[in-house]
Amino acid sequence: MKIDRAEVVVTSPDRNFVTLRLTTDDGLVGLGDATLNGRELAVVAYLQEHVVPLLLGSDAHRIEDTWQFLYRSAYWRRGPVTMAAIAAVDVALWDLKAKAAGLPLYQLLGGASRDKILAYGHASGRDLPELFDSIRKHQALGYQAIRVQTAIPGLKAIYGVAAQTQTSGKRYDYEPAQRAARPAEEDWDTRAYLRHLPTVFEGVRAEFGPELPLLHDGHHRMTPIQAAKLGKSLEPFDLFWLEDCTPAENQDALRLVRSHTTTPLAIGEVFNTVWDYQTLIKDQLIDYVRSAVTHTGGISPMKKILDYAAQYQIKSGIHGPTDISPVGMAAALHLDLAIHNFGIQEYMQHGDATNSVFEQSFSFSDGYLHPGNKPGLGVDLNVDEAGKYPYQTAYLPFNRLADGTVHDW
Ligand code: KDG
Ligand code: MG
Repeated sequence: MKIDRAEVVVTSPDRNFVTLRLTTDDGLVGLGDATLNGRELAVVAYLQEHVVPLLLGSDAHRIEDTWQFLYRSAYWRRGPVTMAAIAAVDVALWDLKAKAAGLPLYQLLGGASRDKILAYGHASGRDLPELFDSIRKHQALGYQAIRVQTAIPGLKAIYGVAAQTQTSGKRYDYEPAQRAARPAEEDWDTRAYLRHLPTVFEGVRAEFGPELPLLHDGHHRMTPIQAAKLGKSLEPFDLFWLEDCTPAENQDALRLVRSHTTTPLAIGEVFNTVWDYQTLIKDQLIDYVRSAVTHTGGISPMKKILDYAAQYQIKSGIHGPTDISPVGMAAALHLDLAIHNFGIQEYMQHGDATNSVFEQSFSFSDGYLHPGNKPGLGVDLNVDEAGKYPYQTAYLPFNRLADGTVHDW
């Protein structure tokens, strides 16, 4: 099974997606997601200029060898652009191997360890009544675990609140990347956030009771001691997890947070290798691994990270926002079904235009996902549909404090 053709497909149905499409000499097609939100074209160039020429004619069955070759022969290792490019190759090769075997991909990863995959959705509101409506709507869609994000009094717009108005005048929805020539500027005030958030969770627990699993994303904005304070103040509301409470580069920051609170911690959506987790996992400073298959070098290294995490009773919480394409999402679902230490899967739903480009076979019912049983990943790329949506420049926003200082977004 030799790689005969390697194409990089860029399409922008509801947002930009980058997909690697490998075709073998016997006509099988494998797909890999290489979407890096706001930096898409850097990965396109990396793939087209430096990876595609190396793949042509190589043995598509040699997944691990190809991964090690691309990682080590680059000499300069890691980084989101490199690892998204390698991820796309890795996932496309797993798709091909599973198609060649005539099996859904999870069967090659050890088979199913569970029947279905618990998902969480994103509820949000500018105030409590709007948030409660959003939680009820998510429950009506079947979600049994819910992430809660709210506006903060005094701040114009913050990550994760659908009904806020963006600088463009459109609804924010769950999609933070905006189609514009420059990133939108948002504002931030950590003290206002730390004061407000416990009142939100108090209201949600009073309305929805103690059972509903609730999650929250701090989106990297706190110092370690601020994050410790938040974790402690949220303890009475029994969160499933507090995500990205501090910027992720400093692994030791989590030691300080951990020493002050029993609120479970999830981190890692911006990580790209196991080295970003080394201290966090070995010293048991987190409870959930948040990486995306797409941004962490693919299925092969994600399986290794999750197996390493399992030794310390740390579970998976794979990143699944809309900037992970249906191909990246399917890769996550096959892994979720197969690993023993599954925790939860993030599931934002893609729009109709995206679903017309990527024809999918995974299902969502009663709050649970399943990747389906078609051979491979179970996703087909409709190239004609993809061609209808050319790339559009889009950026994630960034934050400034009241005095003008750039802050973590
Ligand atoms: O591209 C950035 C988004 O993927 C990110 O902001 C989403 O934090 C996120 C989440 O938890 O889904
Ligand atoms: Mg997040």
